[in-house]
Amino acid sequence: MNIIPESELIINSRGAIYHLDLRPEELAPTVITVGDPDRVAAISKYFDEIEVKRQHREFISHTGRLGNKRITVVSTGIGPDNIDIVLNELDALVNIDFTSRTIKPELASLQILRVGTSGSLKADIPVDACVAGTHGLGIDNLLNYYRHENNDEEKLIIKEFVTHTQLDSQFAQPYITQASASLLKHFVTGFHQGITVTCPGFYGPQGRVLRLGLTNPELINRLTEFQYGPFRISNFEMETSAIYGLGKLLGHHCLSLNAIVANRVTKQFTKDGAAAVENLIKKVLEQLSAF
Ligand code: R1P
Ligand code: URA
Repeated sequence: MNIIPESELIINSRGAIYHLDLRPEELAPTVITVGDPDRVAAISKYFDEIEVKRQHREFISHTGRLGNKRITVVSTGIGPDNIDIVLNELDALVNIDFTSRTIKPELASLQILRVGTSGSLKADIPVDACVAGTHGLGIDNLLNYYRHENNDEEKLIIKEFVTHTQLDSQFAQPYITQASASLLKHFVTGFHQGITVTCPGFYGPQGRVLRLGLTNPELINRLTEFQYGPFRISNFEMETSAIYGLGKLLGHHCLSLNAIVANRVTKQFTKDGAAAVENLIKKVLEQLSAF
């Protein structure tokens, strides 16, 4: 039996996993991830009961009950590097026995929903709208550190994407993963759908110019225009590809739902980001309590 050493699976004196500071029994089977730590309480305020509140660094977790559903909300902070920590630790909490430090013989599958903010890449997806990501397409490189394989359709989308955007190996090896179909089907009404691109930064990697010149100034246009059969890019942000990619490799069901706060085609920014996020939170919780 492969025993995972103390330096790899780090468990603190509370018996909790290192970064999230959660014990296995403190995690629910449905997990909502948010970037902004303040968004955790903005979601758990709707719970009928909160049983656990933990905080370590930018990772705040509230576990509670909404109707019959036990849910954990956890903040990830910004970026795919944080998702590497959060997804691995969430998985360890359900699929590794902390006493024997071995992988459990029967693996569990979490439902993981990201509730985030995002930039629209389509004129017809306005600020304050909600988007469900059919795929997470990463130009952030995280998944390339893990052995992974794409199916034929995904390989073709990536080939077309690299040719069209000229985002070649100078930048990244783009990768793509589909959303969980069993979750996506619950988030159709009131949601735009499309590929969500995940970038390793908010400024240059999303084509924003303040004082520095860009190596790929056409990036926004190329993402906006990308079309391969029915596949088009709707929006971009900084976590989805890593959640979808790692989530799928680990056997979890993942879906990314985002409120649009910026439209990069019409150059608008939302007048009330808090209201846009609150609207998304209400829609997600309403849907979640229905299945
Ligand atoms: C950038 O402002 C942050 O906002 C988006 C991006 O993915 C990035 O994390 O998501 P959150 O609002 O969930 O943090
Ligand atoms: N989050 C991002 O990453 N980009 C945006 O444009 C808006 C929110």
